[in-house]
Amino acid sequence: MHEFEPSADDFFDELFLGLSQDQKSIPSKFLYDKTGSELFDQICGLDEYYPTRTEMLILRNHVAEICTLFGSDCRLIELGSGSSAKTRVLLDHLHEPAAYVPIDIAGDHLLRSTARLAHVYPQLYITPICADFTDAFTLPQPPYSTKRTVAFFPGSTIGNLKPVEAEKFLRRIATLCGTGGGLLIGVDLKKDRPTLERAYNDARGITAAFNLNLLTRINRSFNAGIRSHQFQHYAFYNEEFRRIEMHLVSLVDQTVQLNGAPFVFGEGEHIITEYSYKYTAQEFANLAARSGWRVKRFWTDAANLFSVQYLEIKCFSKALT
Ligand code: AVJ
Repeated sequence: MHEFEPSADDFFDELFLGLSQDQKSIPSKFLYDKTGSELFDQICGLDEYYPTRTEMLILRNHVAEICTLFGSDCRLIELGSGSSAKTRVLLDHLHEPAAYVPIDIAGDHLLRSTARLAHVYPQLYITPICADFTDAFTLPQPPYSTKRTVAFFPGSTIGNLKPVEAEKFLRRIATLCGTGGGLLIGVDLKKDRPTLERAYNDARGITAAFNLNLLTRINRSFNAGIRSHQFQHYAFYNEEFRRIEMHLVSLVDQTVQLNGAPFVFGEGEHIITEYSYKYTAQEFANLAARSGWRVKRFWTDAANLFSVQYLEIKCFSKALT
């Protein structure tokens, strides 16, 4: 298990690269340091942020059917386990699960939540893995009783990936789960602009604080001395690309030093900090099909805000190529 902070070298390399482009950007995974994760937890409870509570509602409403699809003796892999509230809905109803494999980049967080789960489910065989699930990683040997491996990827985290990256990622999950495998995934749906934009521009400014915390983190890691109040949170729905974009906008002409390397920001210049893609049912079904999966079930809420979908591997040989 390693600590939450990635090595400063990795962070620096990715930051340097992102800020050296004509269109500056910073990978969204760096939003989630300790403060960022706490702010994200607060976002999940906001009135404006519909995804978390809607996904929970859908899971609760359909958990019996979901667990029947998983079958008995299934091994459940959770990608980015974070808070285990959604997992517990599943674990409470699964038919004799063979194993639970939570995977998260935040090692200390992972150990703590695993310890809590072990206490609540003393019979459950739990093997946590500390890894960045967007990198390659290997799974431990499954218990002999395992009949099927199912991955759980909630929260519409898939929306962080550009469609080509999402396709590669889904292919890797297919390879990981193997023959007969399944994927239970939360996917945020395309909807009217005001609802979408409100969810990323909450009245209390928690999302703004979450975005601006990236600068605080950069200051802490590289003694950069960035004045956060000289940047502003900006989030909008980009209709052409079907994604929410989160930006930091420089309010003045300024130069930021990162380990001695100067980065110049013009007044009004934008840094892209996160994408959050939104899908229609059809668009996501097409993405799944391109990635070796078939959507077997699609569940949504009464207002069609969010979806939970169960995918099965279409043809294993195709999923491998
Ligand atoms: C965790 C990536 C699903 O895109 O809605 C929430 C992150 N960013 N508010 C999302 C997020 C700003 C969230 N995901």
